[in-house]
Amino acid sequence: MNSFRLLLLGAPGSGKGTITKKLKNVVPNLQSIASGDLLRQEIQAKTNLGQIASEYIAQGKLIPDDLIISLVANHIGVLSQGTTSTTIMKPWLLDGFPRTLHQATALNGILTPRDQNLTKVIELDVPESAILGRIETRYVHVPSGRIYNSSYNPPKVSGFDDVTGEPLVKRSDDNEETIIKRLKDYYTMVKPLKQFYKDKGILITVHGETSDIIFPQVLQALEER
Ligand code: G5P
Ligand code: MG
Repeated sequence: MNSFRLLLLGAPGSGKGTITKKLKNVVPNLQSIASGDLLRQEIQAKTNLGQIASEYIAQGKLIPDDLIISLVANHIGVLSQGTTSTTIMKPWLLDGFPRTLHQATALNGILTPRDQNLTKVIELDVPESAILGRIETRYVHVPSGRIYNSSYNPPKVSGFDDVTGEPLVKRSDDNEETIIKRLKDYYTMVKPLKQFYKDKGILITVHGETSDIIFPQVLQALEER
């Protein structure tokens, strides 16, 4: 299991970030990139890209492929951090990228030989009824990407990050209107992407209403050859 290179697919609020954290607890050297976290960090740093991205994100729209591909390319080195040879396979995962067919084909071009390529794509299939309730109560710590939820995993001190003590924020896209748009777009957009990875024989779908039900299935999927 330790050598996987994984893409987590799943609707907004399906628990991709939550499952990433759970995986990091059991795979200590796991590296990850979450495209949404990178964009929120750009917004917080008030970069040009951040200014453009904030408008798309607040409206629940995907940002243009070329912008997200170059942003991820700039951070892709994180995946093979500490790796000195192409024969040692380090586990890594991507959350939220690729999200379109164009991004999926571009990924091959931005991975370095040391990163190698995806071995598994796991789709988290969570009913929309379970998702809607949890997104509006989500709070995030932007610099680290740590995620909280006022009922499921509340911070120790309400409104503040457990590790740094810095304030938590609500995402601009975590409101009912935007969530409904994001969900609708996701189901349309994911179909060709799923087919792409199904054709490669690496797509596995896991189902469940909670991350605690989903997580053991993710572990099992990672064990499967
Ligand atoms: P993101 O940031 O990639 P989404 O929409 O794909 O955003 P999101 O919203 O981050 O996905 P998630 O990571 O799948 O959801 O879910 P999560 O944060 O772990 O869990 C959601 C909440 O539920 C949390 O509060 C968590 O604590 C709680 N929770 C988890 N499990 C349970 C449970 O079992 N029970 C309960 N009660 N609660 C639970 O992308 C954002 C935007 O950035 C742009 C787009 O504009 C996008 O909309 N973007 C891109 N644009 C183009 N291309 C790309 N590749 C892009 N990537 C990002
Ligand atoms: Mg997320």
